Amino acid sequence: MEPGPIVPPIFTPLAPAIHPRHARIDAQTAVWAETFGIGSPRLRKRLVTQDIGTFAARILPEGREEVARLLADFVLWLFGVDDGYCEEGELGHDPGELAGALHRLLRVGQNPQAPMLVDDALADGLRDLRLRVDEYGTPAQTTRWLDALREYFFSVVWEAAHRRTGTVPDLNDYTLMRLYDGATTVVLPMLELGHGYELRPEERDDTAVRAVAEAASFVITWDNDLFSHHKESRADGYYLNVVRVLQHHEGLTPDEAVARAVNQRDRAMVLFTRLRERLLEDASPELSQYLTSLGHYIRGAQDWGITSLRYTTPDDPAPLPTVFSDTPTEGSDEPLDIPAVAWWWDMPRTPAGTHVGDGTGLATA
Ligand code: 3E9
Ligand code: MG
Ligand code: MG
Ligand code: MG
Repeated sequence: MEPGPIVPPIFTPLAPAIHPRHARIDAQTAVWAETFGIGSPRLRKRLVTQDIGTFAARILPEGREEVARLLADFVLWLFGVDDGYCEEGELGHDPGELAGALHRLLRVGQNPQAPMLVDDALADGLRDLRLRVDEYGTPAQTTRWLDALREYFFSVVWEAAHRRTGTVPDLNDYTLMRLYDGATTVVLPMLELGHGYELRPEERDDTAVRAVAEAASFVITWDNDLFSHHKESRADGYYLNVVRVLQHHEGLTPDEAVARAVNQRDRAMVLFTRLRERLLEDASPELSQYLTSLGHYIRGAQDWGITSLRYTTPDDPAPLPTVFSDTPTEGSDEPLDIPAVAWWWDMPRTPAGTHVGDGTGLATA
């Protein structure tokens, strides 16, 4: 097969970190997957070699070990849905059927005692995850987590509609879909649980805090698109990835599309760093921890992304970098030309007084 585009060392200003119990967390996740029988035997055999527990240990390097384990099991479960249902299964070609199946799962998440999906491995796994989320968080955090799961599900139904017709969404639609279909937002409540706090709603829903969390999702999913392009473009059937979107809609070669995607994620990374610094200036201890965790989340996905067998695929080696760069290819602080997210660059550059924000996102200073 023709070699694909080479992914260069990507820019990260973030330091690596990992939970000291990472090996144990990773081993226990494999046991959890077997206990609940997540995915087909073939899929499960693959998933348990992919260091998914190590990834969770990188997201919560200083967090509670029990929550890092919970997060690890949850990410493995998500791959059971994303790989098993959406990308490799029949359901992923039938948005209507997929919407029904995902709604049923959500009901089990909301009401674990509901007599539904009684012999279903993903439902059993979700029941277990739900009970553990209850143990480490408040009822409001459990609801928040399930709502985030719903937004992830909604976006994979949209993705399934494109899979069915073989169409490629334009960059703005893809960006909007990707803010959710990479399942990045379902991890956010776990960042709070990992350190045993609850953000006040006016902090979490502050427009600038939303912007910084969305920018983190953007960087994580663009990085994933770069690191998983080899795996995805060589798999049988349909795939959706920013490199493909840029080739299709902008007429770029694969190498040019990779360069453009790197430029976009660098600009989002620069924006994330600046906005996070600004928010840290007058953040509560809880918000400070949350902003720190967002950095670990991005860096953890980067370290995991260039090392996991999921992406390196040694039998057909992916042209991935083994190191990172400390300078962006592009220092521009101009908004990306993507209407759904250009507003991130409108956030105030200085603290807007003593309150967290007025919720409009407009500068008051
Ligand atoms: C990611 O997109 C799909 C999610 C279900 C993966 C689970 C990971 C997280 C919840 C944390 C976010 C981390 C990322 C996006 C790496 P995609 O492109 O289907 O993932 P793939 O691994 O197949 O490239
Ligand atoms: Mg996917
Ligand atoms: Mg995938
Ligand atoms: Mg991917």
